[in-house]
Amino acid sequence: MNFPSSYVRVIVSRFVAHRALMAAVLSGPLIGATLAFGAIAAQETNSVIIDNFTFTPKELTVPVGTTVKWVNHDDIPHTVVDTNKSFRSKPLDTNDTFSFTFATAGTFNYFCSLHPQMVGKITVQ
Ligand SMILES: [Cu+2]
Repeated sequence: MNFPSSYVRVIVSRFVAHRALMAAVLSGPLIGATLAFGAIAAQETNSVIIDNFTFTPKELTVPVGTTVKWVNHDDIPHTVVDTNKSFRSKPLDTNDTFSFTFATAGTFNYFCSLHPQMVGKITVQ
């Protein structure tokens, strides 16, 4: 087989163009959806209410990138302290809040350092 080199060049350039088009068609919506999902996940905020010496919800599952906000509705101070020390709030007075953004997946058990029987869990996935 011995094609003129110009003939081979046309075939190759058509093939490359076709591949590029297919890649654009296939990845366009995928990239758009990924960016949109990332933006939504980054903006999402979940709240944990502290009331009557209880974290509610006691267990919360969120996507990576989520900011969780704790709000103290009790009339005595509470804290929010990760068992593995990745976050620790100052004592929260009534209606004070504490926020933490979970950048990595994992299980985060936390408690109130003033009342260690108060416990909660955030699962990040
Ligand atoms: Cu407490």
